Amino acid sequence: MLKSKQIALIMMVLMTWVSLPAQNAPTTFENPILPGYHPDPSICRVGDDYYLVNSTFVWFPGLPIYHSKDLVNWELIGHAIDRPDQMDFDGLPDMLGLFAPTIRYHEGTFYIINTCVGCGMNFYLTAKNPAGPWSDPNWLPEADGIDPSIMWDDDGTCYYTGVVGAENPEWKDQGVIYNQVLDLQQKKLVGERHNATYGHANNASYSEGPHLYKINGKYLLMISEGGTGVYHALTVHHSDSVFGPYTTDYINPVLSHRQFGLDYPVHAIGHGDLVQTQNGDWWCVMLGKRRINRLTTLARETFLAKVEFDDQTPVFNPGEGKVLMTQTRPDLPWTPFEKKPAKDEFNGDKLDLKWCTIRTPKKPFYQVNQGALHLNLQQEVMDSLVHSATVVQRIEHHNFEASTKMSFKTSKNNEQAGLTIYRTNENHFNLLKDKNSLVLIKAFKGEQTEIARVPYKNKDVYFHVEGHGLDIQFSYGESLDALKPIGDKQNLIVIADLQGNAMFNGPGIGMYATSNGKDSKNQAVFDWFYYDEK
Ligand code: 6LW
Repeated sequence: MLKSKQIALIMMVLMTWVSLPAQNAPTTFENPILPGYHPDPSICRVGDDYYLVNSTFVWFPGLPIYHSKDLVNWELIGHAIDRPDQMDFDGLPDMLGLFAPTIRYHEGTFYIINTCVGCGMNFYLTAKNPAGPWSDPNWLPEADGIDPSIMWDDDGTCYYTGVVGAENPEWKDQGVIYNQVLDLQQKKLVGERHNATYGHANNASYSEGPHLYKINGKYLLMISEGGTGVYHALTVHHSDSVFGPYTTDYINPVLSHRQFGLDYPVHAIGHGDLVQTQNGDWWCVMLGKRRINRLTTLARETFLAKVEFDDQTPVFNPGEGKVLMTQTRPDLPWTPFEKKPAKDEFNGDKLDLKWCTIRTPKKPFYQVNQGALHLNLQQEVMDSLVHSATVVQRIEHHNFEASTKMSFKTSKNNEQAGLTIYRTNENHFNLLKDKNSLVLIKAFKGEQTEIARVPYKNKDVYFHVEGHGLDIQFSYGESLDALKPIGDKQNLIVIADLQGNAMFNGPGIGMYATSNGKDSKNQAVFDWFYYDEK
């Protein structure tokens, strides 16, 4: 029988062991909380779990679901669009497809409401488990515009908030935020549409990204205005009744970086969603862009800021009034998730959740087995608007390194496979192996340039890239210890925002294979793919 001293000792050891993570927990966190291509974040809390979703345009699977316990450490747990029959992105330019979503939880069910621009417009999905499976789309043909959001009032009524172009615009890009009842039984908007606001500024362009909250019995409407660029801002509007009238808050904009000038390192802050923690604190997730020489190569990322309410007014990072790159972290249990290895060995029989393709695959185009990814050569090419055999993950760092080992042999001039850095069908780099050589190709604003070509006969090849700020160097070799550069250092303006048709989405890095319009039974076999910060 254990003596009391022994029990006390065991309890002490246990207490220490349990509190170890807390002891090593940092007191601050770094922004962005989701680096790289993570635009238009929306968040909800269920108990002490947080769930966040981002827009993904024509990437498939789409609408990634992230989970957290502390608002700082996030794990990817699934996608709300992960069945080809849910959504068809073929024919759509890279900047269309799935626009800003909203995620909410109500009486045991998760809801995501979203817009597929160019592919059916507004719809909502439901799920019991946020990791999936999510339902097929419930389309809302009567819902005009984009950026839908939903909230339930105390009486259980569900309200839809959206944005549409102003009927008789008085100024350029004038939008109107509206509220309407969403009848989830009938799965449609019912009753009258009630306009709420055109925005705070008397020339507010692109009023969008609205979310309606009921806080202390009053209605708070938070929107973005100014557009998702240098003029982006968050503004709030108040009403005692859900259908208004809404009054703009005197302190608007409640958050913006537009007053800091074009050389401020973080800009375009906006498109936010508020969440109250289980401890009663308020935080906001929003998008922003980090810049190098006024260029954004990592697209719109997800940032986090503290909010304190002064009566009904949300004050962002009181005393600072801007997004901070480092700040005291939320008062929540520090819960880091196991970091996935930087080297994906393609074990098992399916790809990790981080891997996506561009546009909806109409047939299986790869297999994962024997510790490798077997990528089928498809006729389709990536500079088209249909699905091609492309597999990419998000580039999440300004300084990064990636490499892969590929086995590929062909006797046909039309067959190619290799490493890709993809932003759009017109903006990408490809380092490919063909019949007798390796070739580095740059596509920029739709113009294809062969940067360099070297003879190469071996079946196996190692590809390597290193990115530092706006610079990137491609290399190849028969082993990682014998890498040679191919072509000179290139400029990552090719994947930057607002270059040609690069807008809204973001850059990915990965693998690509094509038979350039001809049938093929050939495959490129990737043993592993390594990507990490450098
Ligand atoms: C998003 C809207 C926006 O739905 O861009 O610029 C759209 N603002 O809020 C795509 O991100």
